[in-house]
Amino acid sequence: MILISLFTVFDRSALAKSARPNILFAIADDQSFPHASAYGSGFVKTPAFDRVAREGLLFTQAFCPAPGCSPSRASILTGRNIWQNREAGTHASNFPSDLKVFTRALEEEAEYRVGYTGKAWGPGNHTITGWSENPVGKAYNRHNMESPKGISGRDYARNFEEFLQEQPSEKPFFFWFGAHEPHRAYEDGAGLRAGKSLESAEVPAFLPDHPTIRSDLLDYAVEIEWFDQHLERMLSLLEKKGLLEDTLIVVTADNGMPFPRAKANLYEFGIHAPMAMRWEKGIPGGRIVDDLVSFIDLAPTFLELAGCERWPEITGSSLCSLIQARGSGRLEPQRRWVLSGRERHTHARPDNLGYPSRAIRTHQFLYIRNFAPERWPAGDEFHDIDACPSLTFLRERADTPQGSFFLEASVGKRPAEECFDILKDPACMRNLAGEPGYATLVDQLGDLLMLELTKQEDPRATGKGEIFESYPRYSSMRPHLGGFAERGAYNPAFQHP
Ligand SMILES: [Ca+2]
Repeated sequence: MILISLFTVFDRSALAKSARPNILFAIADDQSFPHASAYGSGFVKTPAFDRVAREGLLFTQAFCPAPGCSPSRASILTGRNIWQNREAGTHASNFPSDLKVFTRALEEEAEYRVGYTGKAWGPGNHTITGWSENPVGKAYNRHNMESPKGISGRDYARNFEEFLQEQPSEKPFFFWFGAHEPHRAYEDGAGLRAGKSLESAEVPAFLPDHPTIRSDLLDYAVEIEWFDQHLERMLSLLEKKGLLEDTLIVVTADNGMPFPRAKANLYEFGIHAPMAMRWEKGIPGGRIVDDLVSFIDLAPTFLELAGCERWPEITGSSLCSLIQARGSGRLEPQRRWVLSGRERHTHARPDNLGYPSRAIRTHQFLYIRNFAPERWPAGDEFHDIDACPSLTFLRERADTPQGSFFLEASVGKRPAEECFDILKDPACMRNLAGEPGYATLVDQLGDLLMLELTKQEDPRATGKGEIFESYPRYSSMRPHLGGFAERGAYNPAFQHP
């Protein structure tokens, strides 16, 4: 046993120094955990993701530090939670110049060449704090093509090819493939036109089962497949250039699906992400890992693989021992929970207020603490839900028992504490907080969450939470707020169908 563990330690440190892999980081924009065929989804076909998972590792429990684009992406870059990233912890603000990012360290300390195509960190303003380029690195966005949205989109794979053409053979690279898909807006009916059937769509239990919702889900599937097709082209390109076995490929998404009660919510479909990794030379393949991991674990992983020192401000734990181990299932017992959080998403409330919440997710339970339960969780005009046929459908049926039930679930005010049994209720529809028999569990999870937030100096846990409301917003502001719900146009009376 001693010999084996000594060998493991030696093996790992030797690997970090000698075999720095290239890294291709592919990140979709708004894709929930189950929506890849490797997870058993039937209406989304993702052969490239499945290949990465089959020849490498499939993660079943990977979580976003936030259910929105910019805060989640900032946490990936810094290895810190959103409450540790100041302005970058909220959506569409700025990126403080003193926040250290792994991409810069790879470039400056490990001679990596760094670039991206598509969407990097954002939306937000990085130049106002002195960044000369996006905190991810240099943009490769020259080539465009028609996308499923029916407008000119990025030819991500061709941009990657251009990046590789300039790659010196003696240097490793890090390339960020940030697809703009499956972010809205979608081309209405694209899924049906692509030959998908309404029957195949899998409707989560937080949405009504109706052809309009099913068609919206099919359009979302087409966009995920677009992302996957570009990934497939990139894999072929690496193979053709003889780079595939030396490249760590990570495929994931920044936050969950853009549907009511999903994206911009701390529920399962907002924060649970797909993730797969493949690296022929460094990762024993054909494995499924059930450990709870967070995106804040990625920065320390990349730094370790590149042979860089991690800095003390990093909160995440490197995944190197996990990905270089053998076997499937739960491999590291210390990974007992992950945290997530949200602040302001869009400009959805008067005075530019957010909806401050934090969550802790264990293998079985998701506990959420809402710090301002008097506010509307989707905003008082529901703008924290991206405009879409599914939201329109719910609004138009607000006065029917079924419509009222699902609209209430998405936009109605929420209690300060929520707790869900994910094994029984992955759609997070039955709040156990306040139910008999769960008081001890809810208290324990709440205490653990607040203890960890306090340790991490989250202003929401130390009585200084108002700071989040003061961070500037550099994206669209709405002139007419204050709002649809308050005017009585929406009756939040809860009616079970
Ligand atoms: Ca996103």
